[in-house]
Amino acid sequence: MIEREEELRMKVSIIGDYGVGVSSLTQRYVDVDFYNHRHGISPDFKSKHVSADDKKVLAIFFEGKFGHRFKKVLEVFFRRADACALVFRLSSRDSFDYLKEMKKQIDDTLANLSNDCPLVLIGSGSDQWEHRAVNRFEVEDWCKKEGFCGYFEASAETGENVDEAFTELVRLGLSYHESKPVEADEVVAEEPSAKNEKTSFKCFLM
Ligand SMILES: Nc1nc2c(ncn2[C@@H]2O[C@H](COP(=O)(O)OP(=O)(O)OP(=O)(O)O)[C@@H](O)[C@H]2O)c(=O)[nH]1
Ligand SMILES: [Mg+2]
Repeated sequence: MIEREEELRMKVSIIGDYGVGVSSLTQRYVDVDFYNHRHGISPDFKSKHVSADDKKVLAIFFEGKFGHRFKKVLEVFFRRADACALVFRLSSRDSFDYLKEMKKQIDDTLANLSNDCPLVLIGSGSDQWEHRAVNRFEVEDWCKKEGFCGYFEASAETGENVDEAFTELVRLGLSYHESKPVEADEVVAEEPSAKNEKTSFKCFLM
């Protein structure tokens, strides 16, 4: 019998406006370990087995939107997230401006959830350099002011910087995960009677 080494599960949320490249980036990173779930308005998720800091990790990536229709469910993506990437499209000034507009709401949501997880910013579509609409220095300045842990310009089309961005995201998420007190796991038990019936996977969504 093959015994699987204990694997740590991490929730990593990848969030952006419509069509900015969230699914393409995530799929490019997870590739062979890819599986996808779609059901109503529940978030898409994909997972990948990775090693980070010599630990085995199952990173579960939740794809979220901060479009107006989904404002009320924004917290689903942030609740108990270990790390989060916010995505905009380098060729779309509007997608960057909208992300800036949403940052306050994101910060408030995280604060309400007492979640201080690391945030990384990703500018997608770096292969379309001829359509670039957002200046790199402007983004980097804003990132520093807003307390992001990193900024990556990546392309799901060519793969440029995708591994780098996601590896850093997982590494940061792992540090955060390990810094959380164990009791934090209990905070999600909104329905005590159902607690024992939930799989730990479902708990990530609660
Ligand atoms: N050239 C180029 N096209 C990209 C890149 N990333 C995504 N696209 C294209 O942009 C479109 C939207 O990409 P998605 O990954 O579906 O974006 P999304 O944010 O998941 O979109 P929704 O979930 O539908 O809101 C698709 O046609 C992709 O092929 C990229 O890095 N470079
Ligand atoms: Mg998508």
